Amino acid sequence: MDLIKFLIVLAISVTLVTGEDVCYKETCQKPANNYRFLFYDVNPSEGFNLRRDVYMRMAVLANKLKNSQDPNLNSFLLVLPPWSHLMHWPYSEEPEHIPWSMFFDINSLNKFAPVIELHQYFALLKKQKYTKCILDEVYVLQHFEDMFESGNFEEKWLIEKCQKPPKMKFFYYANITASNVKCLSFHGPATKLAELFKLEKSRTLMLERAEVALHDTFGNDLYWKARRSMRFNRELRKVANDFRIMKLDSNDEDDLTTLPPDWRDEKPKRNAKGGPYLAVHMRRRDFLRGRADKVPDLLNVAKQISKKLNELKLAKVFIATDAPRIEFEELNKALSPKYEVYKYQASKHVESKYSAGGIAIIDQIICSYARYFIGTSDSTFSFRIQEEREILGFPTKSTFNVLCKNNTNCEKPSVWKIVY
Ligand SMILES: Nc1nc2c(ncn2[C@@H]2O[C@H](COP(=O)(O)OP(=O)(O)OP(=O)(O)O)[C@@H](O)[C@H]2O)c(=O)[nH]1
Ligand SMILES: *[C@@H]1O[C@H](CO)[C@@H](O)[C@H](O)[C@H]1NC(C)=O
Ligand SMILES: *[C@@H]1O[C@H](CO)[C@@H](O)[C@H](O)[C@H]1NC(C)=O
Repeated sequence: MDLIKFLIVLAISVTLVTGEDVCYKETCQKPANNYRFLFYDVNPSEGFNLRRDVYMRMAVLANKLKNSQDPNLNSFLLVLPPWSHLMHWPYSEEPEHIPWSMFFDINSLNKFAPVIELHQYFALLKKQKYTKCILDEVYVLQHFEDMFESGNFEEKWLIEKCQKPPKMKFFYYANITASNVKCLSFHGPATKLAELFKLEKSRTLMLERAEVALHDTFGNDLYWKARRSMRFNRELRKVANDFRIMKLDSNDEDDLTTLPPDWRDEKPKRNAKGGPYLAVHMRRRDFLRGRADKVPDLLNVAKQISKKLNELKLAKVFIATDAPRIEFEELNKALSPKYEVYKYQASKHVESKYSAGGIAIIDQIICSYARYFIGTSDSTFSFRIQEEREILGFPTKSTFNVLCKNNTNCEKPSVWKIVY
């Protein structure tokens, strides 16, 4: 059965069993069908945009497993870790467990890697009357202890003593436990993990600290396929597009930014024009401390914006920022009234449904469609916007720019061009 059909059948059968609440099985030793399930999670201190990068490494792994001839390997589904307690998002007492569908188009992800949401997996277990989930194998990834001293960076993996006692709580759920936890010292691309998966038969397998595994090949066509499959959820795109139309005179037809409905039909292009506005991603908060040598003060940002607006003969600037309102006002005041300064203000509906994560994505989308983009040096938030602009087909000159600390300290960011 192909995955889409499987998920449809799953949705139907779950509907059929609702209301029926007798639980007589305890564990999830024998999950449905012949699928194997690959769970993963990332170091809690990593932000949303780095997690998106870790997903790409896992997605390339899942894609290669799916295309393998080995029946023990090609039956894997990748389970998407719900978003909870993210760094930089307002803290809530309860873990939020936000599913990926809130931010991304799952159908689109599935055209690259076979993925399933954790709640869908739960539904599957419930249908079989399981009341908790005991993972067969958990591997906590860790770096080889001597790697940096010895300078030996060869690709290898080895089950070793845990460098830290492993935590036994997964995805902040009390009903997921593990029968077997091992620590896996690892150096290499995520796809190297297939060597380990080949040797074992466990049906449910979890990778903790998945960010230890690296990209298979950074920046190749497969990398970009994984990236292109990460289309945002339809409603978020609509909110951003409405803002472009209403405030920024920007729409896909005029901006030459129309993409085919299916990312697999995208073709190389460099003729995107973008809406008649400059977009600036101004990362502040912890960057003021951590990256003090790179982040300019607000008056300086205003100067750089004015200069660029004059050069481009544009009147509108869109600001995406994590700064407190008062800093945005200060920037706004420092800019001449002949410019129109815009910031996205979420409606009550968007705020309560999508929270900080969704609002950040809307900011990213609006930045992606600008005539010219200036980001913040070293920010993964800015990197993701640059990638989006590569997909939309902008000339690289309009994309790979960052705010300068000052006139004498002004670096050019690395240019990572799209490859098909
Ligand atoms: N709405 C909005 N939120 C932002 C903006 N910049 C940063 N943020 C918030 O701050 C968080 C930190 O940025 P991330 O890029 O996700 O975190 P990170 O992976 O640690 O990356 P860095 O930017 O490199 O710190 C984001 O997830 C957003 O919640 C912005 O321009 N608009
Ligand atoms: C585990 O607990 C969560 C939250 O309480 C629930 O939604 C989920 O269905 C449970 N999973 C199983 C397999 O019972
Ligand atoms: C520019 O910034 C760098 C790094 O923060 C600093 O060392 C230097 O003194 C600054 N130069 C001027 C002219 O402000």
